[in-house]
Amino acid sequence: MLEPVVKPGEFTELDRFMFESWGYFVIPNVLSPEEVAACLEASQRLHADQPKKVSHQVGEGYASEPALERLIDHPAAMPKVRGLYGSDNIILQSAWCTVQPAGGKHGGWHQDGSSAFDFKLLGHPIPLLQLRVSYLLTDQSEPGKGNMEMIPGSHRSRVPMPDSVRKGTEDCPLRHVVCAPAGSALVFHNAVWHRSHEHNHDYDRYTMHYIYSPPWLRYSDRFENDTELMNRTTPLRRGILGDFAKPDSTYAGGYRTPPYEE
Ligand SMILES: O=C(O)CCC(=O)C(=O)O
Repeated sequence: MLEPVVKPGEFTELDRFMFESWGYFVIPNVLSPEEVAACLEASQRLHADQPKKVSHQVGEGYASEPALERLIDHPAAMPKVRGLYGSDNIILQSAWCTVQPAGGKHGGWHQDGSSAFDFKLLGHPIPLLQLRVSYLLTDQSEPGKGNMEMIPGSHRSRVPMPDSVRKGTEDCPLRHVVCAPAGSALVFHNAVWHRSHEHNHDYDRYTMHYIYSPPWLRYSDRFENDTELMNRTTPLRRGILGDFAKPDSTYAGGYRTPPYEE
């Protein structure tokens, strides 16, 4: 199967073309084995008190885990996020640490967004509002390892996924099981239909998802930023977390562009 692989860092015209065509791309081996190990340990700590039998997600892990905080502005991915939005005014709207338990079944097909107000009500094509960077913390270099499964180009489809596919009575021949080693990052558009693939191994699968949005989209993993984190983190991360100069004025002059070049 084709893999939509791009180089880390600088956002290129080819990156743009691939993303526009498929709605996602993969940056292989962004994290070193040491970074993967630190993020995996952090993720296991976050999930220590959580149920282990079903897929599950924990938000805002970056506030308590320095290894996960470092991924907020990772230099391999951040130029892609800024380039895809065509703007530097972006916030981390949420971040989710997901676990798929050993032997877990595949997830349900969905597009990202909000059940409170479906993004498709905004028009077609569904706009980019939640750009996701997903760091794989366990190996997914072959199918059957809880990989992400995507329908390439589906962010532009005018018609919904048929119920027969959503309910599993029919398979979609277009489905693409994304294969990449631990430490790789998958960058994808909120409107791409996706699900987690089955996980046929005897260990839990962890992935760390970072979701970047325009600054006026409400946070979904927190009500407000953690004060200790905001006091200790870097100016750039503070900006990306949404350091509003006037918190009640998020649509106008209340947001400062994060200091990317300092
Ligand atoms: O990491 C996973 O299991 C998939 C998460 C996912 O599809 C989502 O949060 O929208």
